[in-house]
Parts: sequence; C-alpha cells; structure tokens
Amino acid sequence: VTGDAPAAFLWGAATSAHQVEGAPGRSDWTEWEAAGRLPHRDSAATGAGHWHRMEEDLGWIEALGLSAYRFSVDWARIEPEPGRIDGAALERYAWLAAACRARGIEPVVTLHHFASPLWFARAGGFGRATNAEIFARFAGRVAARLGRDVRIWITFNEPNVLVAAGYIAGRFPPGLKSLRRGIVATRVVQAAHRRAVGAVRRHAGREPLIGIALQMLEVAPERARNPLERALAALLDTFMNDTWPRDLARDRAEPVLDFIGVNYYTRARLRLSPLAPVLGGETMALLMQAEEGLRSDLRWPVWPEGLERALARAARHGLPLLVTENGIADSADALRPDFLRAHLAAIARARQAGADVRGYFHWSLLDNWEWLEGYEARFGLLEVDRATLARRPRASAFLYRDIIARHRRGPPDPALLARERG
Ligand code: IFM
Repeated sequence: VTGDAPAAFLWGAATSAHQVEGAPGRSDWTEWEAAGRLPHRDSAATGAGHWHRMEEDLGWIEALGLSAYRFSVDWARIEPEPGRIDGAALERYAWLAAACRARGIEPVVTLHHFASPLWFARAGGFGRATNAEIFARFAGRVAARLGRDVRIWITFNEPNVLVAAGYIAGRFPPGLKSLRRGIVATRVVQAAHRRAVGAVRRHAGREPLIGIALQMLEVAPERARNPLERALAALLDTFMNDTWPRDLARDRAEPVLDFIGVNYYTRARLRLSPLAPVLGGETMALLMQAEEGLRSDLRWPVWPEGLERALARAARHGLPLLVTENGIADSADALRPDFLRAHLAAIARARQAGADVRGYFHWSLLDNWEWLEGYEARFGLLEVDRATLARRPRASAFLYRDIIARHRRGPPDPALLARERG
C-alpha cells in the first residue's frame, strides 16, 4: 500500500481540542454556538469526552500501533484571561505529551485549531496586526512547558480555511464577508505564525520542527466557459494551495517553515450567482457536494488522485511534507477501508515521484464534533457512542493497524524531519 515508507515514517491519527475534549474554554466558537450561529443544533460541550479520557484514548492509540498522535491545545482553556495561564490546564497537556513520549508515540502539537479565546476575538482577533504578538506569547508559554516532550509543532491548523471561512465567506467566526478583511487577516495570521515560530524556538528547549497544516483543495469553476467563474476559481485555488507555503517558505534568512502539513479531503467547484442577493442566497458558493460517484456522508467526492496532486504541488516548496489530516465522514465504515488504502497508495506514488512525505495522520482518531455539521459527520477510526461516549473500533481501525504493523519499523526516529540542509 505504502511503497517504500522510510523507517522514520510517522503513522498517526489526529484530533483537535474543541472537537473532542468536551467543555471547551470560552472562545469565539462557544460564543458562536451560544448565539445560534451554527447551521446545526449540536453542542461542542460534550465532544468525545477526550479531556477525561486521554489515558483511555492513548491506550487505543497504542493498541492500533500508531507511532504519532496529533492533538491541539485549547488556547481558551489555557489562557482564560489575557496573560493569565491556567496551570492545571497546561499541566494536563504536558501530561498528555509526556505520556505519548513514554509510550514511544510522537506527540505533534497544534497551537491553534480554529478556536481563539473570546477575549482575544473581542480584541479584534486576527483582524488586528498588534494581536500577532499575543498569539506568539501564548505559543511561547506552551512551548516552555511542553517542549521537553514535543518536537513537532503546528502553529496554525488550516490558516487558509480560518481566513477564507471566517473573514471572507462569513461561515466561521468572526463571520465577516470582506475580501479586504481577508487580506488583512492573512497578513496578521502570517505574522502570528512567524512570531510564534520565534517564541517556540526560544522556549522549547530542544530544536523544534515547526510548520502549518494547510487544507489543500483544488477549486475548479462550475462552468468552465464562464470567464469570471474561471478567474475567481483560479484565485481561490491559489489561495488554498499555494499562497501560504509560498509566502512562508520565502523567509530564507530565518526559515519559518520546517515542513508543510497537508490536510486533504476532496475537491470543490466554485459557482457564481450574480442575482443571488436579489433572489436570496450567496453570490459566490464553494460546492464540495457531488451528486454521483463515490462520496462521503457529507457528499464530498472521494478523489485519492487529488492527494497525489496536492503532495506534488506542496513538494515544489522544497520542504518535507506530512499528511497532517486525511479521512472521510462515513458512519457505516463502508467506504473508509478503500479510502484509506487508496490514499496511502496515493502517498506512495507521490513519494516515488519525489515528494518527501514523512508521515500520515488519519482524521480522525475519534468521531467528533464537526464545525458546520455537528455530530452527524463521523470521521472516527473509533466510533463514539453519543449517549455513553464509549469507544468502539471500526473495521478500518483494524485495517489501519494491520497496515501499520506491516510497514512500521521501530519507534519514531529522532532524526525524523531533519532538514536535508546544504
Ligand atoms: O474536522 C475538520 C478539522 O477540524 C479541520 N480539517 C477538516 C476536518 C473535516 O472537515
């Protein structure tokens, strides 16, 4: 399935704090939910109960033979008020990182996975340039405590989605619909990343490896003959796939990207409806739903070849790559086994073609709370019973375990992502 995966290849699964922990800190997302802005009625207050089940979940990670676990820290929980750190919350994450390390599981920590503390959002969030430093201060605090056990850091999960959905399309908080505000937020998030890299390097205590996890999504025009639709689709396609690594990989004197994380799911079409504001609806819609062919419970097309293409595209920046997310909403687990095999095969092809892919993280370890779809979208290798929160492995979890058992060679290599410099 995976071709010649190197000894250091990371076999992982991923989660994010707001989606799995339960009772998340007070953030722009908890506020968004309380204000009834979600298109569903599910609350993230339950999640998958991960906060109190970390030990059990680590047991599952071990049982599956994973060599890495990607989790995020909840900034709102750790820093509930500006500058005040909740020591107990930070200790809990420190425990998780240390427990991973003790079990030979590489912890990969995401510092920002969509949710920001409410106080930060109220102070202008990523719409205000001076706020970049506030995020960096937080990153430094986390690195100072977790840096003994964590080598691999992701500053931002899907900064492209954070900006596009939050500042341009108005679907995520802060709910803005403004290209101008989107451009400003892009600059601020990039500045926050750069400063956070400096802070993590200063405080982590061992040479950290730092990247972003980009959601790579090819965007095509719905009607290829419509020139405006074509031009806008090309613009969005560039923003989703090229802008972020291009801008950040450009800092050569003091590199701010040690690797690029690729989150990959599906493809999209862009449709323009200029009369929509009059008739009701959006002028511009990004459509991921397919009417036919293999598709997930969310009707996202299954397109493994797209992962190969995404990796080839990301590889142009000359950095190591990690597939930091890939998975499918499939509650019956009918498509996931083939999905998994086909996407691992796509990675093997990308590697053969020269992409330096160093790991794969399935999204997700657990069924969880999906931002715009709630609990209906079931992405877990482990099924989570909504009433009891009991975990039960799906067949694809066993399949993944068997694939890993065939390919994994020993514990994570300390030289894992070492840059081939020179
Ligand atoms: O659940 C999300 C995750 O938080 C970010 N990447 C895409 C996933 C599926 O939509």
